[in-house]
Amino acid sequence: MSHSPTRRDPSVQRVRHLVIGAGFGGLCAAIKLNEAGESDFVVIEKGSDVGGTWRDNTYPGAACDVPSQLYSFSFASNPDWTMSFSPQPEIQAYIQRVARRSGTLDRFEFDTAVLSARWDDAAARWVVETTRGTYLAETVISAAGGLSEPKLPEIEGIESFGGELFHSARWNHDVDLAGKRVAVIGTGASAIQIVPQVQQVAAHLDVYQRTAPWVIPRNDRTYSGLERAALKHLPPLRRAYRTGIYWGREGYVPAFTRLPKLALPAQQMARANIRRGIADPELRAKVTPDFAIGCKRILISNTYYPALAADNVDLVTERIARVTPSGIVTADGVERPIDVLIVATGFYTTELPITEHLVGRTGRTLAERWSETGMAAYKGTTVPEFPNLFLIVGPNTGLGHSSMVFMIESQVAYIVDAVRTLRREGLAALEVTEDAASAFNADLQRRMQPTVWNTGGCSSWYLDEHGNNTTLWPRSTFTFKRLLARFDRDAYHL
Ligand code: N01
Repeated sequence: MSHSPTRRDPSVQRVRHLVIGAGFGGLCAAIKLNEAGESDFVVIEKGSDVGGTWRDNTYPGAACDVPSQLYSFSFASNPDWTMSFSPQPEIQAYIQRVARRSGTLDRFEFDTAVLSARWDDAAARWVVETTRGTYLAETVISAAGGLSEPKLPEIEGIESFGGELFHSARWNHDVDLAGKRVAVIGTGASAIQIVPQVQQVAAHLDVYQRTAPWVIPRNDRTYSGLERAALKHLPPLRRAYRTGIYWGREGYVPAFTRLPKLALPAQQMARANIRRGIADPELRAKVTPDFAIGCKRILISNTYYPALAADNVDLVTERIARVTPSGIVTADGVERPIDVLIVATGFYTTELPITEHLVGRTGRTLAERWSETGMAAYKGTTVPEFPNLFLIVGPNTGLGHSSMVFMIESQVAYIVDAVRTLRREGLAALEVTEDAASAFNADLQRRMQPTVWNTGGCSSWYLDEHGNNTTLWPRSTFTFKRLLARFDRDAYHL
């Protein structure tokens, strides 16, 4: 950029806060800023609606694996869940409803992408270029999502494929799978929901498994009419469900990740799930993981194994060599013809595209900083060199066992308190110190060492190329909430 936009430039809009993304994170930030009287903000969203990952993941069978009653804002419980684990359309409808009722939607700019955000140190402002013009903002709150940019597999010849090809998070609903030969690459959380659905309609389905996941039963159920009515009309009952689920998960999992013996019942449950779903010993062996349960995300399904065992499905464990215009060739030279290729191969988790667009005080991008330091932030939220930038669902805030909405609310509380501090103390900028950030992260990585994520013998997207877990939170979620309950001014430059 050759010039700094100024107040006089009519194409430039000034706002106090610019929020990137309108998923759970961005919406929560908008609502809580508004409540705090910080109503001068804009939410920039590249899609056409709120919802983030729940707007984008519309594949058949998409549902949450965190129980419904826990998967909502604490300040907006949902009286309308129909099942104990909610399907994607219900979650998206919930987010839309909360957004509508929040009275903040007038400040959302949809179909607008952030091109760059550069900190102008002299003006103590973020200069944010978007596809609809420039903003000058005191703070930028990036809620662009930790699992929002689909990752296509790098497989030789994939661009030459002549049939339909799409990613699980960009489902092409125009493609009718009935009677087709379909391949699904991947056996992660998305794939295991997709496979049972595709199996029911496709003529034939090949599932390409690189690593077998651990899959435990999904204790899902549709609420009875009476239970639904009670949940709808009795908010204390909703709260009781929520608290019960929350404590159940919270009490078990932090210990579980450190004490392998505690995980044995889960592993037995998963093995029983395989035996229940699959009769063929050869197929059973193929789907049995060779790493400790919990090392990768534990998946939940009652229908995945029976789908793999169906007559019209082949589980292919041979390495994929290349894709041809009409099929997939494996390392043993076998070519399997297909009409449709579905890649359920996950997301960019450490090289998040947004980080290439954020330029800090020293002139380097967040991506450049993180290529040196690894993906790291103070309390998952602030980064040295990047004054007045707040990340929602930043490094080491992910969970495998509980609700991300809880983490998001904790982060937003911290951010709103930071904004209040800026205002109260008449400060232009807040920048976390290198000392505070590195001490926080050294402690975090030390706690990470003994966990099953690091020691469980798997390779997962939780770990970066140096083997550091830069995605998950290693402590209890209560601790996270407590650590972020108040903005700690001491950790920031004077
Ligand atoms: O993605 P993933 P996902 N050749 O990265 C395989 C959340 N989520 O979309 O294990 C062949 O987990 C890869 O193999 P491997 C949840 O947090 C939640 O499924 O790396 N295979 C793996 O099997 C989840 O963890 C819900 O060896 C390739 C799969 O593709 C996160 O999103 C539902 C390959 C990718 O699995 C991501 O889940 C869905 C290649 N080149 C998602 N590249 C619920 O709440 C990758 N793979 C239910």
